[in-house]
Parts: sequence; C-alpha cells; structure tokens
Amino acid sequence: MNTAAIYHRPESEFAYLYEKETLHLRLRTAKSDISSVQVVGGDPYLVEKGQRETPIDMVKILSTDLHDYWFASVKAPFKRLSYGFVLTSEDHVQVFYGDQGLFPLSKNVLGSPNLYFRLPYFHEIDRFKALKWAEETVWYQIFPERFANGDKSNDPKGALRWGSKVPGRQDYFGGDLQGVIDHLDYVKELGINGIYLCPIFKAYSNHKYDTIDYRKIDPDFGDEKVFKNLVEECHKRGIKVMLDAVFNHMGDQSPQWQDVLAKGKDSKYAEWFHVNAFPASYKESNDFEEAHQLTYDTFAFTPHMPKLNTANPEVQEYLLDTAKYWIENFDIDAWRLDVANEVDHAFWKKFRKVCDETKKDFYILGEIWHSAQKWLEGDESHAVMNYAYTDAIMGYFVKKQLSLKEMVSAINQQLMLYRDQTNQVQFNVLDSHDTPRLLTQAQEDKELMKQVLVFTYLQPGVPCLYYGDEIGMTGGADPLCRKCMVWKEDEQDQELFQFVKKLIALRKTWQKMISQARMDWQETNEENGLLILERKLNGETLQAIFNTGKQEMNLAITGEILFSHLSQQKVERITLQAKGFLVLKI
Ligand code: ARE
Ligand code: CA
Repeated sequence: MNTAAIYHRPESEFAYLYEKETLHLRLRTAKSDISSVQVVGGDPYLVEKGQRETPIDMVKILSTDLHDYWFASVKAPFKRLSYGFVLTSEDHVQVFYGDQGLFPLSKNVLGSPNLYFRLPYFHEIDRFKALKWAEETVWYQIFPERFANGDKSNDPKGALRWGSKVPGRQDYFGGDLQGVIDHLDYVKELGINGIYLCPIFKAYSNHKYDTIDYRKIDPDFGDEKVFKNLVEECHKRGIKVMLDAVFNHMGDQSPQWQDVLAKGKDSKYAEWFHVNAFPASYKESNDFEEAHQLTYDTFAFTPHMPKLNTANPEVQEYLLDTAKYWIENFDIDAWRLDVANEVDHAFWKKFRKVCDETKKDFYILGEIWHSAQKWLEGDESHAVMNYAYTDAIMGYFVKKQLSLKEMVSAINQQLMLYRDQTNQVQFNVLDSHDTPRLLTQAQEDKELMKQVLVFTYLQPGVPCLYYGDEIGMTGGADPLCRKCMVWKEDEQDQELFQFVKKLIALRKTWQKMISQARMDWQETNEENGLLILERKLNGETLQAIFNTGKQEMNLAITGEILFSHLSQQKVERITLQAKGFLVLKI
C-alpha cells in the first residue's frame, strides 16, 4: 500500500457542503493502489460513546496519472460528523485514516473517537453557493471596438473603414454599444444567454484597459443611456451581462495619476498607487530595460498602467463604489476581474461582499490563468477563466503536446482542485482577445476545431465563445485576434454557425448531466485513438466518441470502429456528428 499518497483535508475541496446539509467527501490515494474505501463514523456525540453509523462505500470517480480520487455524498441528521476512512489495498492490507493519520485497522482504533476527522457543524452560511443561472449559461465574449459599428457619430477621429485592414495596436474602427444592441438577435439565434463585454469605461486606448474614469461609458462606445438600453435589450432576450472590472491598475491619463506626476508625494493620490520613489519616473516606453527604471509598479512592464494600491482605504472606497454603481444603476449580472491574481485577497473579499449585498446571485469571474484555489474558497470569485483546464484540451487536440492520458490526467487534476459547485461554473475559454483564435491555433482545420468545441462543451464548467469563432474567423496573437467582426453573410461560414448553434443547444439540453464533475471515461486507448466520454444521470447515458487517432486516420471515424462500437449498444439517437466525432444518446 502506498501510504504516502493518501490525502484528505476537512473544510476544503476534500470535504465541503455541496447542497444544504449534503456533504461531499473526497479522498486521494495512489493510482491503482486501493481496491475499496469506506467512510466510517457518525454523530460526534455518539461516536464518543462508540456508536457508529453503517459504513458508506466510496466510489472511485476519476484518476490522474498518479492518483485515484474517491467520492461519497453524506448527510448527517444533526449537521455534524466525525468520520474516518477504512482503506483496503489491492494486497488486502486494511488501514484507518483519520485526523491523527494512518493506523492498522483494529477494533481499538475504530473505537478511538479522537482519531476521527471532524466536521463540527454544517453552517449553511459558510456553504459555497452554486449559482444555478451561471451553470446554465453559454457565454459570448465581445471586444466592443471590433464587434459592430452601430453609431457613426461616435466614431473616433481617424476611424478606419470596417474590416478594411488587419488591426494594428493603435487602430480604431468605430465599434460601439449600439452595434452590440443591433446584433443581439444574432447572438440570441446562436443560443447564447450571456455576454462578456471587454472594458467599456472611459479609457485611453482601443482596448480600454487603461481606465481614465470608471464612472463614464467611453464616448467611442456611446453613453450611459445606450448602455442602459443594451442591458434592458439583453435581459429581454434572457441574456446576462458581464462587464470587465480593471481594478489592478489605472491608465496613466487618469486625473489621479496625472496629479501624482504633477505634484509627486504632495499629491492627494500619492498613496493611491505603488510609487516606490518620488518623483514617479515616467517615460513612454514598452522597452523591457527602460521599464525596469520605473520608480512605480505597473501592470507587467507597461508604464502607462500604474498599479493601484488596493490596500488603501480611499482606493477601496472608490473601486467598491464603482462596482456597486454599475450593478445598482444598470442591473448588470456579473463582473470579470482583470488581472485578478495580482490584486490582494483582502480587497476581493470586500468586493464579493459588496456585490452579494447589491444583487442576489451575482457572478464574479476572476481572470486567472493558473490554478486558483485561493480565489475560489467561496468568499472571493465564483469561478476563474479556466485556461488551466482548457490548455490541456488544446495541448492534446490542437498542439499535440500532450498524450490522451496526459490530457485526461491534467483536466481531472483541475477538477479535484475545486468543489463540485465551483467546477460547474468555471469559465471554459478556448481563446480570447489575449490569445490567437481557436481556428488559427487549429491550423485552420475546421473539423479539428469542431472536435475541440464539442469536447469542451461536454465538460463541467460553462463555455465561452469568442466573437466570430462561430463563423470561422481567424487571427493570431493580440492584436491580430481582434479583427472586425465579419457581418457580410457570404463571408461567414454558415455551416460552422449552424454547427455551433446545434452544439450550444446540445449543451443546454444535457447541461445537468454534463455538469457533474465525475468523468466516466471509457476506452482512452492510444492505438486506435478512440476517446469515449460518457455522462450518466438517472439511467440516461450520453456518449461522445472522438476519433483522435494518428493523423493517417485524418479525424474521420472509420466505419469499422464506429460500427463495432454502435453495434455493442442500443443507440437511441446520434445527436451530433462530424468527421472527427459523434455524440450519442443511449
Ligand atoms: C499589448 C500586447 C503586449 C504589448 C502591449 C504594449 O499584448 O505584448 O507589450 O500591448 O502596450 C491590455 C491590452 C493588451 C496590452 C496590455 C498591456 O488588451 O493588448 O498588451 O493591456 O498594455 C497576462 C496577465 C493577464 C493579462 C495578459 C495580457 O496574467 O491578466 O497578460 N490579461 C488582461 C487582459 C488584457 C489586458 C490586461 C490584462 C491589462 O485580458 O487584455 O491587456 O489590463 C500566459 C500567462 C498569463 C498571461 C498570458 C498572456 O498564459 O500565464 O499570465 O496573461 O500568457 O500574456
Ligand atoms: Ca461607432
């Protein structure tokens, strides 16, 4: 028995309230080392007296390359629990694992209450609440400057003709909020029920991540009246609205930073930023060396993005009032937190409280590209932009850097970092305004792109579609991934649009079944490259078969593989199919 790999921790993603009074327990063991696990224990005040409940069998729900993970869902009549694990290894060794560690199983050990883990009381107020509406959302990310120009009167000076060139860093094409309103029916037609808008507040550049005034809609995009109309039109269509909160830094054209440059340490904003030495040395440069001579902290090495001091009470008040203002006055449904991982936890805890107090079931999404347990404890973000999860999917299907087993291991590992209710609302982005587009990463192979989309939309977590991917837009790294949306129908890939529309509908139909975090993997054998993903719920089975075999199989699911698979079971319906995969209802 490999005892070193055995791990559990109460009050964490290993033991948490999933629903009111329903406790989820997980245990980690070395891969293929343990043949069964039972949860033993009961009410602490009864275990004290040697009275225990009937042991509960745990289920092995998924594995990584190193570990197996076991799961059990437990209710406790008096909302408290003393519990331990009895593990039986493949070589028939039995141990008890509890609060004081591992012991050879014996009556004496089982009868020692102090050896048990403890969940002293299941407090509903402490429970990480899943957001039902967030679980059922399929998001669409819009870069406002490039989605649609609905009002030429607000076009910035020198705005270029729509789609006239591949965008450069400083280009403007006149996209605005009216343009978004004008195309909400297009978005609705796709089946989208949430839009994520990149920043729309007054800022210096075309991406608006260098904020000048958090309380004003940027005049290039319109005004507060248009934005209020946009939210109303979205809500009429059952579409939620998420805005981008850029609170890690401000733009250097902001009055606050300009005051610091003018008055140095005498500025009333001197403590609003991380100025390490006055005067704040300032030069317009993205040069790595030059940036090192800056006497203030910035986002990355970007001098025009001075970092805000979010530990300063005045800054906190200013930003928290901003967060509240857009919820209270415009009824937005969610904030995406820019560079969330570089802002302090103390601030995000206050931010979460303000949002929760201002609007029930408000969704907070952190932009964090790596594992993010500390931000997902239930008192900061609900979810993060799940690049750490989708990188593995891209790493296998598109970049061919991971084997099938490595991909499965990586995404299962991610699932085990978080509570199930977190996994169910994680924001699964495959590409965005910060990365090359999916089709470009897939070397313009649309069949491969479809495989990746289907596989991702069948994962726990909510998908986010980057504008224009659905009609076959391409584009490399920023700013090439930010081309003007293609609106000429004869330049749009209508077949791909219909495919994405069907996939979103499938996702919504099966969302309950898909969102459970347990993965019932079937064959993941490498030789014939067949990956079968199975979801079961209440006797229904959804199966997705991906032919990910070597390139000579060129993605088509060859007849005999398909026939042999289908003939083994009564297929009720093939719900989605293309050259590289098919999705079945059994
Ligand atoms: C652009 C170019 C830069 C160039 C700069 C010059 O991308 O290469 O040096 O212009 O000004 C915004 C604009 C960008 C602009 C940037 C800086 O949208 O066009 O950069 O400002 O001026 C990391 C952070 C992540 C951040 C990305 C960009 O962790 O938070 O870098 N993303 C947010 C927004 C961006 C925005 C900003 C932050 C700044 O989504 O749009 O940029 O407000 C790996 C790492 C990640 C890293 C990622 C991308 O995966 O794990 O940590 O993200 O690469 O670099
Ligand atoms: Ca315009």
